[in-house]
Amino acid sequence: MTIRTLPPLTSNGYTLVDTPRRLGWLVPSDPHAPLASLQEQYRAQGYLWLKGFFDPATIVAVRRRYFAALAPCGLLQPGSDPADGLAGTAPIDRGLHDRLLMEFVRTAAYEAFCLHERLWQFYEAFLDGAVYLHKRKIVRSTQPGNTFNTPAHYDLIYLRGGTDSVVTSWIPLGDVPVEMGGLVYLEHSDRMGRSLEAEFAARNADLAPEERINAYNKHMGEGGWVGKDLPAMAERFDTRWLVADYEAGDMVVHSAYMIHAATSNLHPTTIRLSTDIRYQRVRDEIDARWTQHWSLNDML
Ligand SMILES: O=C(O)CCC(=O)C(=O)O
Repeated sequence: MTIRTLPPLTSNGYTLVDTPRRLGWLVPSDPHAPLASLQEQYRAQGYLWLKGFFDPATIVAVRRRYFAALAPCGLLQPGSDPADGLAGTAPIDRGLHDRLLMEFVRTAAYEAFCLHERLWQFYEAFLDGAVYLHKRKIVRSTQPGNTFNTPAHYDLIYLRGGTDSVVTSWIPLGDVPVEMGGLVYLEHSDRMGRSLEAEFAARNADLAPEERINAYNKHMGEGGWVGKDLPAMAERFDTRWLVADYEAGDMVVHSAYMIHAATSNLHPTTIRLSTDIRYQRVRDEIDARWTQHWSLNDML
């Protein structure tokens, strides 16, 4: 992996501190490594960045399909190849965008990708049992120069109604070099997430079950467990944000406790595209709120 000079990385207006104590690189893993070593690495790191997990052609096909489907809302440069994901300059029809996005995540072709044999078979071995794919599956596109980025969080905040052994696959749908604002992970935060969650459970013992599993419940903001100030979070936990040059074919799997966020897309022309989906053992408890397709107003 090349260690190179990076431009200032921002997230929701905050600039990541580029010092060796605060910024580092994600550790890549070989998807063909022995299962036990991948499981051990996952336990230790809270994530696996599986290089070349998919054939890049499979990813490019999904990318092309997505951008072709969304093109009518003005997302792309007119006349460009959808697979290039070149952002248009005219205003996007947001209403149409949202409708087409909601349609896309319900298409058989996208669902078939999420149920790719390679993927479910990996999870079946990795989780040591038959697996379930959550129906709520998300596709995110980020325009160059966007100002809103996914704030720091860990996924259990949104998934408390089921097992904490749920695993997220974050799949870049195309190359996402650091400058394009892929996911950044807070090093060692799987451990921190576990203790934050234990603290949360203790503080919320008096809440009704529906209120306790609600990501927006009254205690969530107070502890600063979800937040936009990424540099402050790295200070608070005295750790580093880990970045990566993701390539088409890569997949990151992260635990429900691993804190992550996204940075701004600094690319001059190209839209960042990714999907995030979740697998778990079918015999473990399933969060009922995730058994429906993603809706933009589902508040999860
Ligand atoms: O892609 C993003 O910006 C956020 C994805 C995310 O939060 C996740 O995969 O859990």
